[in-house]
Amino acid sequence: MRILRRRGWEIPERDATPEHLVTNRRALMAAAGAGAMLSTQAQAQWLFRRDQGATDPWARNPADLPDLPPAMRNARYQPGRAMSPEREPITFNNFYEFGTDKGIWPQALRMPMRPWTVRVDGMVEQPGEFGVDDLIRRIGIEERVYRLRCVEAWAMTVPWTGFQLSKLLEIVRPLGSAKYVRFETAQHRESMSGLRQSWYPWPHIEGCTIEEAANELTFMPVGLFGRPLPPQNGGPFRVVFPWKYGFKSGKSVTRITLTDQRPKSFWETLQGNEYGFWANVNPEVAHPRWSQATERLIGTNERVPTRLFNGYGEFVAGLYTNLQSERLWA
Ligand SMILES: Nc1nc2c(c(=O)[nH]1)N[C@H]1C(S)=C(S)[C@@H](COP(=O)(O)O)O[C@H]1N2
Ligand SMILES: [Mo]
Repeated sequence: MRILRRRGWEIPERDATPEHLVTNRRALMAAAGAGAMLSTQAQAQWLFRRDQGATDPWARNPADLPDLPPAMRNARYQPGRAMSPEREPITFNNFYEFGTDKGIWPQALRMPMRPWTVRVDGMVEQPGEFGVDDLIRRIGIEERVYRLRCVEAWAMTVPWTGFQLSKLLEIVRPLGSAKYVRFETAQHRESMSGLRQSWYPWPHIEGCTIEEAANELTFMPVGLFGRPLPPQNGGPFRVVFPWKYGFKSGKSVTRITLTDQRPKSFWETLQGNEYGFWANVNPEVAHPRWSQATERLIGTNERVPTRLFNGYGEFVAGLYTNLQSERLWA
């Protein structure tokens, strides 16, 4: 099938970033180059890049990457809705290091997944560099079915395999002075053509408070649908905050730093008025350019109401009771 690739500057006028929201040159460049996240209309018009000969979105690099050890599903986390059809989450992705459209999986598959280490440093008693296979063996893995809600108002429900971030924190033992956790993600120049777009503030940084990091929901996936996490979804190792907009869930993490400074994230640097530090899901707080009241389930295109904290309030609402002066919903 022949498809035309629609470029960022072809998105309709009404979806372009209004001038008054553009706060700096970077944001202006990014908006012009489709760096701004897309409204629903623009997503619907977005056509997949042709797949450049790759045919299997599960293909592994290296090809002999081992299977994960078996993992039990944790029944404590009930998604309350159907799993997304498997092909959709692994072929419809946001991963700007590989490009700004949703069809980056063939490029992502060129990123080598071994060896892969994560450095854990900063305000901890036991800093270290950990191999991802060693962490899997040492901590053990489980499966959790979580909802993920992108700020662009699409959503999915998928089984991640991995471990709670708190288990890794127990190994390195944060100092009392640590208040925040900063996540830095991979920069593999040979496969990540997006890194050449110099107006983006690479590397991709994300952050949360130490209380959020220690929350039972904060999960470090190494697998998806029972298989090793493919690079387009942040393989081999990522973070997931299921109650926050998806951009907080940094992919392909290489470094985790405990600090007393609030990290300034990639999206916050780019356009802080639209994408802030907290970014908790709230149906009643609209994005400056679109409503967040409903979401589209990828795979079925069903439209359903958005839920406060993406439906995870019972686990996380207590984290925010003393933070009412913060911009919690953007
Ligand atoms: N390093 C990195 N992590 C990232 C992104 C990115 O561009 N780069 N995109 C984010 C966004 S906007 C979303 S919605 C989720 C998407 O994850 P998924 O492709 O597994 O659905 O990843 C997040 N993590
Ligand atoms: Mo997103």
